[in-house]
Amino acid sequence: MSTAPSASSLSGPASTSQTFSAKEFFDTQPAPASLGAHTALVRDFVQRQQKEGRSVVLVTSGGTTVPLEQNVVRFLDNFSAGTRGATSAEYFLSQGYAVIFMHRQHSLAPYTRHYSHTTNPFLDLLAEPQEGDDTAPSSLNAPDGWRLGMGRGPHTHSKVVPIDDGAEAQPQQSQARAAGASSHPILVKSKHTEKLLPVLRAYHAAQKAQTLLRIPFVTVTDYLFLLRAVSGEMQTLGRRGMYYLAAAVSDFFVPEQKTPQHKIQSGKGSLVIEMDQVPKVLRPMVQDWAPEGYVVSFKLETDPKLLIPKARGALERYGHQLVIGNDLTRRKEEVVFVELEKEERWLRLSEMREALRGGLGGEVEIEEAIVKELCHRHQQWFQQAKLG
Ligand code: PAZ
Repeated sequence: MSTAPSASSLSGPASTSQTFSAKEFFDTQPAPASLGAHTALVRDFVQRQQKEGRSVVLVTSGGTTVPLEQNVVRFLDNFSAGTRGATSAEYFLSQGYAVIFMHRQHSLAPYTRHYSHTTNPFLDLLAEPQEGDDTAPSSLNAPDGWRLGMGRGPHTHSKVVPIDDGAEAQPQQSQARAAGASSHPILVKSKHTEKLLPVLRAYHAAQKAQTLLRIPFVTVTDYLFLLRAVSGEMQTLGRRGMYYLAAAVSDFFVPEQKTPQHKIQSGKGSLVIEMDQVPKVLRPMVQDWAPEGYVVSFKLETDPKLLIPKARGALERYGHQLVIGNDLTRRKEEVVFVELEKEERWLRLSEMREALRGGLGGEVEIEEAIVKELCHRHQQWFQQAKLG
């Protein structure tokens, strides 16, 4: 399909920018190779949750890239690490929702976010036993065939010991398995176990219940194809489906037809990049892909004056249920819920601390307030439809 233009498409004078409708976009841009496989996973997941009577929320999370070459060496990206999405997904799961977590590859994910390699490297939690340690596990049980035991030797640590099918394995066998070929078990330093255990338990509980499905994307094109496909599969949920669109999606992209095949060469002076507008897909989403769903979009601004007018504008244009507005620098402290024909409602951490329980990591997070409020609104909306 690609005409594989030269690098000059990106460095010549701006001239041929185009505004794509959603249809033109999907007709002309390449679908990701994994689309079929991911759609099938979503289909199975939705069917299972439906049988079990669960509501399902699609959480989109993290930033999208815009490749500048087809053999991608360079791309444009944005700031989002996926904190909002990963954190919210945990709270949705704790509220009994099943979660389709559509996330930027390698961005933060529910549960593992507590041990991100930059802020809390996992290897820093671990220790090797010292000579003379008694590492027999105590009675602290972790779910799913794993036992978390406190070390009782002179060196304070805990150890993670796998057990078979609910039956307790002999400590020696378990140690060998935990350490692979080595006879040394791997130990969790005891100062970390208090924080690790609730995270591990919640992670295992979601795995056991099969209530969390992770679907990755990288480019804005991947994201849009996936969003359409996942929403299509969720249609059968009707009003039990919620769409929580927290990903930071690029507003601009370089169509494949204008993207050079090979690495852009330097030596010809400055590089001018002309980008086309990404189609606004909230309209087809609300009208065609998820006509019965509860659709929540996010609006990010850096100029506080624009936040509420832009959120209202989006609601008027697309007709979905709710926009959550946030300012870039204050997004972890406050957000605003904007609905048509209603006053805005600000959620501020400073005013809500006492009312919140705190998350698995022990911190109070604004996502707890957002998700509680949303689940309440979604359930009310669901009940109203049943009555009406
Ligand atoms: O990923 P993160 O926690 O750093 O940021 C979250 C966010 C600001 C991307 C999200 O809350 C949001 O506003 N998403 C929509 C962005 C937009 O207007 O496209």
